[in-house]
Amino acid sequence: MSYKKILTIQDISCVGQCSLTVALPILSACGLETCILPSAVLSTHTAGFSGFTFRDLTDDMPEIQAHWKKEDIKFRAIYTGYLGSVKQVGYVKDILNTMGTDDCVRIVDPAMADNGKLYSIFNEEYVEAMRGLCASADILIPNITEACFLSEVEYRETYDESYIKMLLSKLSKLGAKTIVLTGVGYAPEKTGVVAYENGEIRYYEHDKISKGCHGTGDIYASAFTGALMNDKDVIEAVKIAADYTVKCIMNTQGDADHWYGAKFETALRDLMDMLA
Ligand code: PXL
Repeated sequence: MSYKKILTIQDISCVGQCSLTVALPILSACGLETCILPSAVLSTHTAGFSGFTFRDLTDDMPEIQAHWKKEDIKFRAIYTGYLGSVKQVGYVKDILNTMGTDDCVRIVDPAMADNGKLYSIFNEEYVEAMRGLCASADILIPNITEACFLSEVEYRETYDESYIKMLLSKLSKLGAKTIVLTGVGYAPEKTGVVAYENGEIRYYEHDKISKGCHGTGDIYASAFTGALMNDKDVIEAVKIAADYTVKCIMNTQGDADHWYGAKFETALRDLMDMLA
């Protein structure tokens, strides 16, 4: 594999095992030179902690981008996650459109919602901005809740294949050529990932571990990006990221004190073995 320089744009939650504190170690373990653009700095993530601090870094972005342009820095992949503001989504769209190499892969995780609800700091204006970002993505990695908000489809707890097909068809109209839809289960004890490429749908099903963990969307998207940049095709990357995420959840099972994230660090060796 050639040495690849990539960029990931998401927040730093100082405590909580999500976003950049997950993406950076996972992508580095995948052998990628990982540059970062923090969207905001929070004392913790927003799901379960109260009274967290939030420093929005929106206004730093154009200056950072201008400096990179002056230095002629370009990225082989750009992967975006949790962003800090509506205005920032506009800046990130420009970065996606202008800071990539000719063969750049643009991966957007519209990290904004789960379990049928938007995360606490987001609203419909943010969802609309995120629809615009999807148009600049080659690959979109939403969970079902995010897919529903983006495509204005009613969220359902239970569904069948025709519902998922309809959801993907509506979502694809936003512009991304490939969609990786996570958390799709057709039976109570199963979950999995649907890969939609050029109208073709493939499904990777695996066991559902009864109690999921916070932050697994970020673990999944980071491992997917790492595998794809290691020359795996989309469906191989879908499977590797799913197997790794399941290992991280299993590592965390039974530790009630670890409610805020998944223990991904001790499974990094497994991810590296899967890529070998
Ligand atoms: O894992 C998604 C995420 C990332 N960053 C912050 C969050 C969340 C989910 O709640 O709060 C700050």
